[in-house]
Amino acid sequence: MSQVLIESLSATIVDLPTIRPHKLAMHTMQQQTLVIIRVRCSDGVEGIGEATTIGGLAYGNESPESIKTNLDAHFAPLLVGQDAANINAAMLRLDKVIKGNTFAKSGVESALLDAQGKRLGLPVSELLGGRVRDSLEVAWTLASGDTARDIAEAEQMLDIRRHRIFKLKIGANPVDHDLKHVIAIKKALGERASVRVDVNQYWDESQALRACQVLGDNGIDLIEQPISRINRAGQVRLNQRSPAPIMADESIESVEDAFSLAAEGAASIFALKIAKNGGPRAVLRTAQIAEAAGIALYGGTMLEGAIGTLASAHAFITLKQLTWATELFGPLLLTEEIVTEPLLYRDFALHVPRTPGLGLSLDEERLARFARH
Ligand code: MUC
Ligand code: MG
Repeated sequence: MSQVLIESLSATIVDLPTIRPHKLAMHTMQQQTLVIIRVRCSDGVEGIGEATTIGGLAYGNESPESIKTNLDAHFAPLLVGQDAANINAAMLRLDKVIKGNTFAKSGVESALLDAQGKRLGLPVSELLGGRVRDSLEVAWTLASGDTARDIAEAEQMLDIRRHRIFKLKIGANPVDHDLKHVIAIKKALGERASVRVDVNQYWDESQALRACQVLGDNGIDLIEQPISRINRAGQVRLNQRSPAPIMADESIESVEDAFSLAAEGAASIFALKIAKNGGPRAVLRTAQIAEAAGIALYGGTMLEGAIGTLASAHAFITLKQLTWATELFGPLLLTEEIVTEPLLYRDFALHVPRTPGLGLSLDEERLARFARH
């Protein structure tokens, strides 16, 4: 078989409406912005990927606009003319001259995997060594900003058997206000649901010490990123003292971060995110570090649309155990999609297709309608 080359790489920014405002400590989302990556190859195969963040630059070091600029100016010239079927070589070539930029790298790696899967007639999970399950349990984030509305939303999700794990976004309000909000929701849902919180780094260590104790005492199952990623010593102390397990999210901006967190004992759970490691293969390296260190796993999201969500899911279904399940609900937060087939969410889980590649195709008409010009 003659070598298949990468002919072009393009990036399109897409703005999609959300079902309601989504309130995080650092930003209230009124819509979600995706960067859709298309890699065209000389055999006529096209791979699609997604590089998505939250709130412009509110969450991480890359924004949709910087992702597109860097893909156009720096990634595309390095990739055009390269072997499309050798994903190791392509990603090493990028890593050699492009520091960081894990969101953009993740979208590119996803697109190369999608193309290779379509070419070989295999799902991405099989390119990653093979799936050990077909579905993943999915948590829902309650983030309307209103306690009664959050409880009603959770009750509805339980009724329709879509979610029974709820993550509450806190940190923006005074600590006692947030604690009351969380405890009220846990009381209303009781043993019918797992209730967890994500503080998105908004507490300092002095606040977190007491708050983690109160949350643990009130049946909260997990506390995500309570303090700044920069305060590593504080994370180690909190991990030793909190009655509820501490999960690292923002603390992981690379596979190397995962290693140092594990070595220092700064968390007992890792949120796995393809965007923060550099792709579906890169995130599995972080998972392997966690597994070796006895750290539990959770399948995280940057609230991607269908493409980024399935790129994550294909990696996560190859893992031995996701003790804390996943939060791959991004597409359910959107009122519109840009792919032809919606993802299948049923009985509390996302079911991962067995069709070649990621298992999705772009809806060209919808993509053109929502693309930013
Ligand atoms: C985060 O910090 O985990 C994931 C779910 C959600 O609602 O926000 C994200 C980001
Ligand atoms: Mg988080």
